[in-house]
Amino acid sequence: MQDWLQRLGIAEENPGVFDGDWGGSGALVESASPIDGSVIACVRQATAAECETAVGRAHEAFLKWRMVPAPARGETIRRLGNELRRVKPELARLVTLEIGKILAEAEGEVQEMIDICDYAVGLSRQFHGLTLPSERPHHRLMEQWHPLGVVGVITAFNFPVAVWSWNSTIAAVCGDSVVWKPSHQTPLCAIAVTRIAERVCRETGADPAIFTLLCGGAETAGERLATDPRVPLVSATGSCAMGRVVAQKVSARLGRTLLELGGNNAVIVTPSANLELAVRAIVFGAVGTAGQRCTSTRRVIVHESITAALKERLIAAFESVRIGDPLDGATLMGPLISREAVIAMQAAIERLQREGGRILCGGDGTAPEGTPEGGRYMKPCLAEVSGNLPVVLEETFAPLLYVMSYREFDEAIALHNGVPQGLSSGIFTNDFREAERFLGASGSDCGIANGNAGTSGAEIGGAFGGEKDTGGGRESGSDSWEHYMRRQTNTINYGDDLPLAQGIEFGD
Ligand code: UN1
Repeated sequence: MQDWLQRLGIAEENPGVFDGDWGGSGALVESASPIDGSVIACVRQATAAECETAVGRAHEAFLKWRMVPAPARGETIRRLGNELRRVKPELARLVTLEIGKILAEAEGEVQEMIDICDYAVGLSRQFHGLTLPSERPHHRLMEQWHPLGVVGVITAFNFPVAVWSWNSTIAAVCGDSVVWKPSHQTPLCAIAVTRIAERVCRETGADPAIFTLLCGGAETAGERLATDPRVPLVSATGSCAMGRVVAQKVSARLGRTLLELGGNNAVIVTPSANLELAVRAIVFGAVGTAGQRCTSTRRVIVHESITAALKERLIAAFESVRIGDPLDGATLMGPLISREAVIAMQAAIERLQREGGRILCGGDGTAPEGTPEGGRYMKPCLAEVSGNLPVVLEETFAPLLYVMSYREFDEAIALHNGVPQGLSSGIFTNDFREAERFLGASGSDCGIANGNAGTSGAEIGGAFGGEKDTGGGRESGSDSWEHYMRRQTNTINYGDDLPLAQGIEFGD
């Protein structure tokens, strides 16, 4: 095992369960790099019984952790941020190795973790409740926020470390413990992060079982989190199909979910737009992380007067993207995560042609020249479509971008909102009336709507999530912390009488 992987605590065979102690006696699975298909290391998965025990240990840890003052909980997260600063290069390298995003983006992902730690530390002194005027004399009406319990965190392969941190650092300062079920494609990133969190907890005296890990499938780890009443909140990131299953199971027991599911994100480009900016944002949005962000740009809705000019620039940009080994600093786009992802991209390309779409570049199904053997490399594909064809309505998790034209601005908004998902959106315009309409009540129906900025690459300070099939959850910054706490309304009578609300007279 290479030195830098050892420093992250990765061995050839790794325990995939952490519940305060490391274990795992289920199946031994391999984690292979999408860069060249080579096996990085193996992981021993959780059995159903180990999942049950882990939730119990996390619950015990919560019972103690909730009594630690919030700013003292913040101290553990402050140190976690420092430790992440220290290991940033190695952790980013592991993200690149295990999922294939380029190093610059992997470093950005670890930076998101550091940023959210800083954010959570500040937050740990700000869990403010309201004080409201009571209608009764000598009464105080107020709200408090208390820790919630064990939070189940289900994450996807594409952000194998940052999405854990959005949920877990906020949950931890709120006084909750976390049980993490990472994607089956990224167990090593999850183990490395959990080892860092464990080390920090041991230093600060926090019970390390506040950051519990279950590497395992949907049938074991996922099922446990969805059905166990000791888990009041399940925060799940992934496909709409996964979210529907999790939401139904959790709500069947009246638990809460926080869902961040698929996107079908569009950028509108109007006649007054700065095309240079628009092209840069669209290319980063469509090609970054090989089109495998939930915020990836999937559709461009462009005014007919500039369609030809924009297409020409996009084709030139797509054709000049350097595709190859994501560990090489000159590469802009690495491989797709798996063979299945390549097949899904090809199937979408074939389908769009059957439905009347036209390929403008890419999409021939052959690996670009000079890419490593055994990897899953594809050229980014740009296609022209007449509108939201059936294939366009579905999220294809790949570098596949649809361009469509509009004539009237209302038509652009209708096309924009005419898909089932509602995560992220952007408009490129220098006409402030168009911008305001896009951001207004009858404009973009997404959770994120940007002006002269693309759909991906959100900062952690804002609430992150979307509407419709995206699931409605909000994670990360702003007031998202409220999801991880329980609100309590208090009425305190400091008088000598017992006046009833609404002026009710009861008895004498
Ligand atoms: C995701 O793809 O699940 O806004 C998260 C972005 C990143 C997070 C994406 N900050 O693109």
